[in-house]
Amino acid sequence: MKYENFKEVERKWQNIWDEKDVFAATNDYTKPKYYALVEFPYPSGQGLHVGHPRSYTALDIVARKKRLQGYNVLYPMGWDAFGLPTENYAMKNHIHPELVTQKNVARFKYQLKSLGLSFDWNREINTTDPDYFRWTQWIFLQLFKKGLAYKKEMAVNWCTGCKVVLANEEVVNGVCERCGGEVVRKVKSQWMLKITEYAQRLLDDLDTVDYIDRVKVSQRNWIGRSTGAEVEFTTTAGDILKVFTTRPDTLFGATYMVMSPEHEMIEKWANSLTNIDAVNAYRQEAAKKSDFDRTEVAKEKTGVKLEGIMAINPVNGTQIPIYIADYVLTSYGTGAIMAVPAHDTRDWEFAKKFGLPIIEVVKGGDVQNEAFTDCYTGVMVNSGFLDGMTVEEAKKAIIAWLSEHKKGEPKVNFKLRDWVFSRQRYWGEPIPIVICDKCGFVPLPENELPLRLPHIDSYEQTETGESPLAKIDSWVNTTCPHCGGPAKRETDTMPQWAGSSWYFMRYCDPTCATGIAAKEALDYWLPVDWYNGGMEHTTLHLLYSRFWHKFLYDIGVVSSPEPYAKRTSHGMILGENGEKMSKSRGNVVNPDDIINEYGADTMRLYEMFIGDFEKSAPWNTASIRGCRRFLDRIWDLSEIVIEGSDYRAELETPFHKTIKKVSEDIESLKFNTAIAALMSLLNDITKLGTINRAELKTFLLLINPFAPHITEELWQKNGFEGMVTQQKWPEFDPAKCRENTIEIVVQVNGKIRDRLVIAADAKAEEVLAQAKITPRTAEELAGKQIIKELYVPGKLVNLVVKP
Ligand code: ANZ
Ligand code: ZN
Repeated sequence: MKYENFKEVERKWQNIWDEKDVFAATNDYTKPKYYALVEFPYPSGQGLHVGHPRSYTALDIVARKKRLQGYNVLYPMGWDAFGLPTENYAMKNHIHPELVTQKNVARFKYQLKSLGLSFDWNREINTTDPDYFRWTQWIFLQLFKKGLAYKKEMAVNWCTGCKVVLANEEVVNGVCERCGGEVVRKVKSQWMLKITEYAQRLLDDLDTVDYIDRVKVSQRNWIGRSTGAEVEFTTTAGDILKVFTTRPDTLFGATYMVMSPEHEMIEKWANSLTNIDAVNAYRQEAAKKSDFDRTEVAKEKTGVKLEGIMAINPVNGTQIPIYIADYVLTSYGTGAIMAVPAHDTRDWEFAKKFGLPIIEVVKGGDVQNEAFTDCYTGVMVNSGFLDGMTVEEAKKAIIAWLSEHKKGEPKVNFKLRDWVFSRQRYWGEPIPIVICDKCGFVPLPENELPLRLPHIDSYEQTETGESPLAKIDSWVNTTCPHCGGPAKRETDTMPQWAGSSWYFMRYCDPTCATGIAAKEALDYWLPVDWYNGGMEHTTLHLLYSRFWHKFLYDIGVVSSPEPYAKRTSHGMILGENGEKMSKSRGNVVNPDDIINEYGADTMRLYEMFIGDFEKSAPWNTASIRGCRRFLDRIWDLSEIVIEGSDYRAELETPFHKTIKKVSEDIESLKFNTAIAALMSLLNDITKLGTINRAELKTFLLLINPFAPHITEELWQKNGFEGMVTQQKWPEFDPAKCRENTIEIVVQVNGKIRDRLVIAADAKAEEVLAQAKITPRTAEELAGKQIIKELYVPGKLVNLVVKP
């Protein structure tokens, strides 16, 4: 009978799992635990994408296997539901974002359930739930109290489309990540979180966690630690201009200086500069560009010389000109550089354009024609007391000299910037701060949390880009918790990254009303044992949540310094044409359609079989049918079941080998090869024509994490006790994983005549004796004399004969 009733079967088991609550994590903290985590989705209006189940199914397999291995498994799901798309939709359709969220969540939840994912739905969380964001606000207050949240006037990325301030990471290729609109610079007062204070620890502790390499590399680059020196140049105006350089060894080659157009010293020098109008015009132009545009290497260099002031090179007293140019950023180092055109590409291009001298200080290149940057093996020249040294020696020597002459010191810099934590939007957590004329920024008392969002009619920002909350006088006007005088609420809300920075803690104890979660719950469950998510979250979410976790560790809320013991990442699922799935390309596959046509088990198997888990893979409908046929063949096993309580001899090795392979492959993300091994085991079984009950049991257990519905049904259909979900994962005997038979090639006079299948431990004499009587060899040997017999163990027999 064909597996035609798959829909019924799948619905049946989903209902049973739900009713019996079989995937609930228990609060028995004496049991060994396993916390498997996937990134919770943003419940968008589009519903589930076929990319989501790739991650969810993978860790569902892990979670199901760990349960069978006896662990108390936490595999939770929730909703990261604040954010712009919902707010924009609400605005357009005049529906409250809360209702939009509810509707989207319902759809997502239905879709996830239809995939048979073994989430513990008792622990479902939603970042927009006041009982949840109460604690997001609480964490903010702790950061504020420790001086890690502060407000600062700063040039921010202003999206002309969304009319919001964007974090650097939300500006992609110079345009808004969301709407593609132009991004310009604008000065605004913003809440900031001091993630930079944790930069070194965020870097160091990467050595203590098991993350895949590309995640570690990309976090390291994002944190961007540079070592070098800060060097002081005196100017003819009498002030000191400080620079950060990673190459203090090249100081003798500094032929000019460059300041960022925003550098504060320029205002101060206004009266001494003879070309202040040109300088100001340039500064205005630069303000319109994003950091991305400014630092693009390929871009034509621009700049203006500051006429009337020169800088003095501390090491040789040479006077050199000062420029402002937008390739120097205000937010890195000191916002000013010493330019060494001979050994830095951007400086070289600038020097060529402005006719500035290029002095070689490390031998080996042709610096008039090209900057010689890859010069770490070279020797110093034109550099006074540094001449003849290697670059490394020169670095040490010059830093010692600078320190001794009080002209500089060793310095470490990080690329990582503080986290812009303000959004001028409605659909986010209100920042729980009261602004009082007398007392300044006053934290809301903790017993007033959650600070809820008022219901409003219009989600438009104000003309000046303030949050829509600023228009609600009844909400804004309040009293100061400190002095009791009239005061106003902060109207900025938190960025979307806030709620996801600690959600994995809330799952440990999702209804806790006295803290983010009970301490025992946090101590038991954390760190997360395995966290899988997209590569695109490596530098933002992953870093932000590590930062919050470390902060909460510092104030004694959690007991582990790192939140995630292991982090992996899945590749994207592309359209059938190999391009990214998108509405505009018309190549979007809807998971509902696949589940409807082939079933959830097929969908799950297919997404795990699609290729190397870490690489992107194009959708392929033919291959789905292959997975579906595999399930049909499994279904047919019911018809060939015989009695038996041990693996039969022919299947003993295949079973032990497959148990080993599937167990190990799941741990190392090789879901595709695990499935291939199961397919090959099925071939061995069907070749034999029967499967006994012991074999069937193991086979169903092995497939269960991948295809949970069909395996439960067959388990029941064959009269096995309980549910698969409640069994024990099969074990293997390493000794029985070896092949017990081998195939030997039989040659006569070097020509292959036959093949011999024989016990792996057969002795040479026996192999030779058996080889001679294989049918085609025997034929060949007839009437001839064997003069030499050769056996290459495990491989071949060669018989040399003469007529
Ligand atoms: C002199 C020099 C000579 C430099 C040389 C490089 C090569 P990383 O590794 O990224 O930290 N720099 C410093 N502050 C800057 C700013 N605000 N905007 C743009 N560039 C800045 O790079 C540090 C190097 O980048 C510094 O070392 C400085 O140029 C430049 F052969 O100083 B260097
Ligand atoms: Zn006050």
